Amino acid sequence: MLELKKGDDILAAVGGINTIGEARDLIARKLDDENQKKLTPIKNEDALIKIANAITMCTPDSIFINSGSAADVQWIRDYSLGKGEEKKLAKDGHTIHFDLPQDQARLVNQTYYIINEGEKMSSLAKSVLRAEAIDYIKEFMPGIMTGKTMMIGFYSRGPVGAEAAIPAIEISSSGYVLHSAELLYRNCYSDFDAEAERVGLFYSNVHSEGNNTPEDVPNARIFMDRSWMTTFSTFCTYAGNTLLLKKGNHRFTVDYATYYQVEKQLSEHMFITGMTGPDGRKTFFAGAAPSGCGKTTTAMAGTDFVGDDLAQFWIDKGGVLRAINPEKGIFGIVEDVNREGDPYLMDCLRGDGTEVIWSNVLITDDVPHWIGNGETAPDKGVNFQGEWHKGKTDEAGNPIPMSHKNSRCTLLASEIENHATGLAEDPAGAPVKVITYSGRDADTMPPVWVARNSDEGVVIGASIVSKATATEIGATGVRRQPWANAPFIPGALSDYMRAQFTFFNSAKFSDKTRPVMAGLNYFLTHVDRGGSGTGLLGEKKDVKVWLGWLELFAHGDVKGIETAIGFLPEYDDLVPLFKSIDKEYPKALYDMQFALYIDKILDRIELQKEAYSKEEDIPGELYEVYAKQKVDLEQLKEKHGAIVTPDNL
Ligand code: OXD
Ligand code: MN
Repeated sequence: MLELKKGDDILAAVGGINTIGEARDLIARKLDDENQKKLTPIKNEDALIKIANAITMCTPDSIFINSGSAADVQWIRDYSLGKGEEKKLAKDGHTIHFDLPQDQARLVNQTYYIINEGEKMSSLAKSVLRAEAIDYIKEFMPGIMTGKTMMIGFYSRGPVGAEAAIPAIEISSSGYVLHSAELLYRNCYSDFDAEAERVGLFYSNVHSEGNNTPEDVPNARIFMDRSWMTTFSTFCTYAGNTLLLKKGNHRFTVDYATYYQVEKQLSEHMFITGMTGPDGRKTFFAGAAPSGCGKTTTAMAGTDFVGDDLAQFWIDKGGVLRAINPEKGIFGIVEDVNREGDPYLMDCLRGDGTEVIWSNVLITDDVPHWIGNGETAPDKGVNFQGEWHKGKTDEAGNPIPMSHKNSRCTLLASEIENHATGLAEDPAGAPVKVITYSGRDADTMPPVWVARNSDEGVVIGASIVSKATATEIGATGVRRQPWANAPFIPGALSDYMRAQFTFFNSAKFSDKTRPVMAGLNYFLTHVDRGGSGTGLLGEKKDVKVWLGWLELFAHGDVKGIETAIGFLPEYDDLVPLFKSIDKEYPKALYDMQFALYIDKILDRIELQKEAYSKEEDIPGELYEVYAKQKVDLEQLKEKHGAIVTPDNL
């Protein structure tokens, strides 16, 4: 069990302010009249004490309160430009931000949960004891904002008033971070106090890039204090390391759901999107995938896109699963974003009228370029490592790509043509009928399969395996990625898993409302499925087919083939769906995609069983599902051999 407010509140321990009187006094001394006035609507005493402590710790030269007004947001844009954190590009509203070459993705080896003695942690997470974290913060954070302006913003992670929304404070000396926060989160300056009161908690985030030199990056730390729901980030700028409203606070929300909202809420690394089915009916999906594995593309393939990265769930009074996106914008990977796969996003990126912060792409004549955009690439320009020309290599002789693999675009989701802005902003949330789980899996699981019950569905999530991507520095190989949320689960995996079984088996769902749970895999390759060449068996746009089939399945309009791993689609049901995206669908391709490679699946089950057996207290349901699948798969193998085509199922 995670205990909140346990151990020292590090901000107070370092900042030295413990009472509201001291906080008010400090604020009166350090803020100019205008900013003091702007802070007056914030009466929450805990929030004011946090702010005062951040000021005494970081000692900025000046303090800017962001009320979210048009003038304040413009001030932040100008500040970021003036400080050189962003530069204007040719298109109105477009800017470029470069992170240091050493800081192009999440610094996983410098990211820690702050814990107290004896607390159970995820086996996949790094942690640091509170006393050690205090030592680091005492060494590196006092005075970190000297010569800089501290900016303070108030945000809601979710539409204000939604059951699962939680408010948060972002404190940073980076204009880029605050500018990004304005695009990605809902400014709730006017509602902050009421929301903090309603929810009973808020998150705090303190960041400073310091001098922002390559020499500083080894000292960078991303600390998340689970007990005090406060993050600290130093000596880096990459938004995944600094804008901790995103993954830092997502981690706290995972903890909160796991330990304080069992059967009531879940917090997942999932997109939310709607598909229009027969007769115009709308069916909503939420789907998990590890970072850099197609969540944004899947989300945008829907007709009613709500979110591309995070989802928070609850079950409403009618037993319907509801989801909100804690974000209102996209911090999307741009590699391979092109007209064919992402037409609406391309309209924003290449058309007029959308505010976009680009990061770590190539700039030539004030125009951004990136790998896989389907356009003619320039020969030279400036990118994440400085001057770049075609054929440029690094010290080790490796080619330097035109744009970093993890280069990004930050923009409002509402700018995207198929964004369901009304629904995304509705505190009632989107009604979700289908949950999907996926990973980068070259050889084992089919493109889509459906769990026969909630236990099997939870086990699909628990069993995700995926190839590492460029979103994490130093990550390589094929790894387990439970629920695609693994990097963001602070506590024991067994606790998180139990919360999943409890939630999806909840009696609050009826047979009609209990969500369909499915696996998705876009990454099967020819060579691994009996063909030749390392190319993928499918294309980006096939996503519409897999979601389309799930849409029909969820309404009982198609039946699946029942197998040991769940239901698979019938060939005849897929053909018209492929036709609707102007593709032929040869039976031979279907057989390659949906044949069960039994030995591979059995190996996966063994891998998972072995890994989970090292954790304490894993719920028995997991092993029951694996045991049944194993027996059924072995029987199937005896009858039809190691590779079973759908005709034999
Ligand atoms: C992200 C990530 O940026 O998961 O969303 O890395
Ligand atoms: Mn993500």
